[in-house]
Amino acid sequence: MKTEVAIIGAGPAGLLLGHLLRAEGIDCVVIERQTGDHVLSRIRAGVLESITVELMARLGLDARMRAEGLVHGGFNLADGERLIRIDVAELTGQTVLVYGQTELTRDLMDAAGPRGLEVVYGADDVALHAIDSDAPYVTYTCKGRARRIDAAIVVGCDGFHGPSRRAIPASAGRVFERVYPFGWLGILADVPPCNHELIYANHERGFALASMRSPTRSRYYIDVPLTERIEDWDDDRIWDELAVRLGPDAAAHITRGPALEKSIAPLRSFVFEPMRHGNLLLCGDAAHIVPPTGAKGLNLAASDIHYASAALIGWLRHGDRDAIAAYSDKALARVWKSERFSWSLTRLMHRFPEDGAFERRMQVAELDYIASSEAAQRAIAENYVGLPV
Ligand code: FAS
Ligand code: PHB
Repeated sequence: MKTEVAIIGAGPAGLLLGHLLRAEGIDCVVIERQTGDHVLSRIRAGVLESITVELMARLGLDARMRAEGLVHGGFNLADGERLIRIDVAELTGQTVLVYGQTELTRDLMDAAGPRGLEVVYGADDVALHAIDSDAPYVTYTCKGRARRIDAAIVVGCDGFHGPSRRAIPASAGRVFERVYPFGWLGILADVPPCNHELIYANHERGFALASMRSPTRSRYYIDVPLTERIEDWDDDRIWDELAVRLGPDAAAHITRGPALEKSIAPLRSFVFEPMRHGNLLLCGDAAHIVPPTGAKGLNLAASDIHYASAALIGWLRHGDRDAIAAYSDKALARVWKSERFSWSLTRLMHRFPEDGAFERRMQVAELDYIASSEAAQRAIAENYVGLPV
């Protein structure tokens, strides 16, 4: 089989790219290891920056998110004694949209068939070949049959554990990484949120986040040591810990209910440079990971796709090969700013095992400064709504 662009991974990055290319009449195929149901079963991001919403709008796929998503003009930082509201709407003129990654992925999946976007699910043993040549190709097996797709270029949207980044020779790339000494235990439940906006809490017992998916569905997180197992956390234990860490005002409004899903995710900051090697581009988690504290992961994938789709259209439709050459530097410039914000908010809102009294005082002083400075709040707000692309 021949195509113009072979996309590996049918998560939000891969599907968004596939749709954007199809909309320009560019031939592409998305190759996914899992089933569509499995992709949708993963509970991930919840807060969308304007770039993510704008790409869906460009595709005409934003109707449901605008109908069901929640426009948020602010969020809160709590540290036991106080609640500091960051009024992003007032400080930046922008808002964020609370709409689950699962639903965004579902919107993209549902539109694939009607729009002629070919997605191969259940592809095993996906491997990339000749990415340094002008004739790269991808092999895989599906339903027991070996398949091959020849392409002009391959785009790795296969997440942190996919094969694309690993197809680049170690000598050709550089890894920057920080692994955090805790993970996030998340719970999803059909109960109303405890607050109409998100609350990020730094309590002496640890971090907590009160988020949501709708007025009737909540998403909460607490940080736990990496040694913890989800089997040791029954629902009541999670609700009890959330009530303590979020503080008495929020706790008074927590509605408990059975977990629809609960899991522990490790946290890391990770960047692989460059995000292009020959005729392979890397997008999204295939190239970088941020701790979810800043709600950047999905949105960074979207900005990568914004740059990658423009470069691919420029090359494949207008012969501008320079756009492909410029992709990595352009994407990395925004990636690193989001990495910094996510790392800094993680540093501010979590208790690190190695921290002493001085580090705790630094956290208190920074929260005091944020509480008293519009300039400090604006700096946080412009990162939270998303820096310009
Ligand atoms: P994805 O990982 O979503 O998609 C990659 C796709 O490639 C998957 O469907 C996978 O099955 C497929 N794939 C992998 N290997 C393959 C192979 N060998 N062959 C073919 N296909 C293959 N971000 C936030 O903003 N907020 C959050 O709260 C948040 N929580 C997260 C929790 C967890 C547990 C994880 C892992 C991530 C979380 N993220 C969060 C980040 C997450 O939302 C990602 O940024 C987002 O999924 C990135 O999208 P993709 O780059 O498409 O990668
Ligand atoms: C979520 O709702 O899943 C969510 C929201 C904000 C974050 C992380 C996760 O920073």
